[in-house]
Amino acid sequence: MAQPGAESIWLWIGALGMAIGTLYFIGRGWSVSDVEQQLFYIATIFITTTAFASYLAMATGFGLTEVVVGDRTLDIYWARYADWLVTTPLLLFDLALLAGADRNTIATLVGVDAFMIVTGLVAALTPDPTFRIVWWGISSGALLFLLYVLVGNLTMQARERPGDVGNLFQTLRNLTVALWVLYPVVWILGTESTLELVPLYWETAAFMVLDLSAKVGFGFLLLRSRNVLEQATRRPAEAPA
Ligand code: RET
Repeated sequence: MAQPGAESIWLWIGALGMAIGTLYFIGRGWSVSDVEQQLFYIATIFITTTAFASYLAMATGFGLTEVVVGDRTLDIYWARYADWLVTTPLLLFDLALLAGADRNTIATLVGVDAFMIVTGLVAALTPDPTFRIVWWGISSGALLFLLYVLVGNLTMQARERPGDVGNLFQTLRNLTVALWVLYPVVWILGTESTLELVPLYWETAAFMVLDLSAKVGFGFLLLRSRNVLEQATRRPAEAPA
């Protein structure tokens, strides 16, 4: 079985960052007693906890496999996809909760997201170089659709929310759009596509920075203001007329 190389330094930093983020979010959520508000903390704590486990697993040599593509042998960290399959729907759930989205919008977002990650995994594990790119294209199509729903439908629903909630939604939505589009770019430039313009060492660093920003950075901005979360969870009957 393949063993992690020099890139494991980035995986250790990722695990440490996720651990610090998790502890911080637990600390912030400790005294929150409102059950609706707790949901934001629960989802966000699950996100960084899952990523911590995934980074620790990868740093210690689990979740790495070799895929033979033509005359090349690629090192593929498949554990990323297991992490993303759990954490990206939770990130979208956080956003949807903030926007006050209806059930069908949430179901669509989560379903398309899972489709994106699973087809991305197929892209990473397929031996045929052309089909690797085809699957990457299918997964990227799903990503574009997701972002379209975020910017369209979800943003419309978020506009109905009280002022600060709408603003926080916009900030987090913009962060999400800006970071998520970079994942397929790193993938295609990195070792997975066989272009290998970016070697595994730097690709691992790039995914680590993206993951920390999309999870810990996102969670920090979301949970920073008790006020906004309170507004976001206020029942309609309590809202000022
Ligand atoms: C892959 C490769 C195939 C094409 C596409 C991808 C998209 C991945 C994304 C991942 C997001 C991860 C996050 C993690 C945690 O913070 C699978 C790389 C489109 C968008 C936000």
